[in-house]
Amino acid sequence: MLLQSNPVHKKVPVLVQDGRPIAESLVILEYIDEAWKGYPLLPEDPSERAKTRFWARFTDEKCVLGAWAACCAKGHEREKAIESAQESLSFLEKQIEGKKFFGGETMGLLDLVVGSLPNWIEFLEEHGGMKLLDEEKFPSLYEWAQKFINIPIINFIMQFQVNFILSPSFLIISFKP
Ligand SMILES: N[C@@H](CCC(=O)N[C@@H](CS)C(=O)NCC(=O)O)C(=O)O
Repeated sequence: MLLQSNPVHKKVPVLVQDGRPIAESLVILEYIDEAWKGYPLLPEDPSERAKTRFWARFTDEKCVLGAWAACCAKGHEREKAIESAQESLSFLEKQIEGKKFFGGETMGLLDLVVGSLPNWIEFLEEHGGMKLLDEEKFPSLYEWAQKFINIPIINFIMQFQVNFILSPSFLIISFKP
């Protein structure tokens, strides 16, 4: 089923609607924004939309992968990788400073993208024996994360415990009710 739905990347997530698969999380979020009109995820203003897309891609490419790189790095590369991951997080810290959500007064697309970070980083911190999302270094990001996970729908989803199992060459992620 996955190979049929996403033969190019062979990865989840894939959203299948009316038998039509849509792959890549950022593409899926934009599709949801366009297909369901009740709750806009992107701002109305084109330049704000572009800015949101920029930071969403940045989060995926620099923060998600940067935290992974910091967890895996060894020797003298390790300190550099941690510094680089924290530099990326500091850009997000600036984006959320003084704001309730990345989307402004309500949760938007960027909140959903950045929302994948706290669990992911916590797991990598445990396995990598390092601290990335430091409350003192990133007070606004930390405060936002508390607010985000307490949104009822997000809190409901978080009840499905995410299990990450790390072996020398595989990362297995499973969802347990
Ligand atoms: N750029 C993709 C990344 C998706 C991704 O990395 N999926 C992982 C799980 S979170 C996966 O399916 N990995 C399986 C594999 O690499 O074989 C997206 O944002 O959708």
